[in-house]
Amino acid sequence: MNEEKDEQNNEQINSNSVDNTKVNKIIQNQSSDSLSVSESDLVSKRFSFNGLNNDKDLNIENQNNKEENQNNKEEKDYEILPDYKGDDFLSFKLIMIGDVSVGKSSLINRAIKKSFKSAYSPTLGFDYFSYYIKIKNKVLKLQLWDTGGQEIYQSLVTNFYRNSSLAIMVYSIDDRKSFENIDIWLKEMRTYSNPDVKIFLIGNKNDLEKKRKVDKEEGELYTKNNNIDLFMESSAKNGFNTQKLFIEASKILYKDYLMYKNKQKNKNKVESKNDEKNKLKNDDDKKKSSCC
Ligand SMILES: Nc1nc2c(ncn2[C@@H]2O[C@H](COP(=O)(O)OP(=O)(O)OP(=O)(O)O)[C@@H](O)[C@H]2O)c(=O)[nH]1
Ligand SMILES: [Mg+2]
Repeated sequence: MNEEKDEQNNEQINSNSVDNTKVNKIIQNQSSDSLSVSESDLVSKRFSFNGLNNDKDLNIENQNNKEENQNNKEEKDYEILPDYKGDDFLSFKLIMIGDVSVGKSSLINRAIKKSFKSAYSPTLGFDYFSYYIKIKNKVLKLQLWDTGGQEIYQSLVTNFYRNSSLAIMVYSIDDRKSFENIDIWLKEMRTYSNPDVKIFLIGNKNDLEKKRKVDKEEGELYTKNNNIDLFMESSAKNGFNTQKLFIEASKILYKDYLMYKNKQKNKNKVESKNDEKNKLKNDDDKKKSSCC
């Protein structure tokens, strides 16, 4: 990992003034120095912006992370690496989408910084974060693109779909409209992203049970009917399922990567067998033509 480069880029890259050209330039400028598996589009290019969300809001409430306590009881087949400095990782691009104020940034903040801000600070354009995790001795880097849900940013968001390995669509369980709008997000995402993109649906703010406007079953049904890979409710406030969200994301992407590698291996085997057959046939033909 290039520390100097990361430090340089350790700035917030969201801004009211970002336009499509600038966004495209930022995305295209990603250098591809991660492991080379980009042919499949499963693994996107590496990009070493390593910025974290702004800390202007000092109202950070460190909540008891329920989920961490949960995880401690389970036997882990992964390890989260907050300070990974190596450069031997697989890199995947993820995009967080959904209506304004559903908690996209809060979910990332909770998972990476283990904190929660109750004051709303809208994402202006987009933010970038990285999340390192080790699965079966392989380090994965999740490049998390957090997008602003305000309507003025919608045209910017489409720039991020291309090459995304996973799209995390978020609604808030206390906001019916944000659930209904998932249809629009999904449609738009499917228009611009790779056909093999993985999709998660997250019903956030499930700590607000008394204000609930969307039943969990509705989220489950929507997931089933729309070919979505995973559905979960979460709470960035109390930490419920927030770490799990990124762990599951890593697992599904790693599984996909292994399947791709296997396919490649089999393809290569078939090709070399065919080469061998052709060679034998050629030798045979030569012999026949030289004979008698
Ligand atoms: N009770 C509760 N509040 C939450 C939760 N997640 C986020 N919030 C609050 O919801 C508001 C919006 O959160 P953000 O994370 O900024 O939402 P966002 O989706 O990133 O919003 P945009 O960047 O504008 O698209 C903030 O006031 C958060 O404190 C949650 O799980 N429970
Ligand atoms: Mg945000």
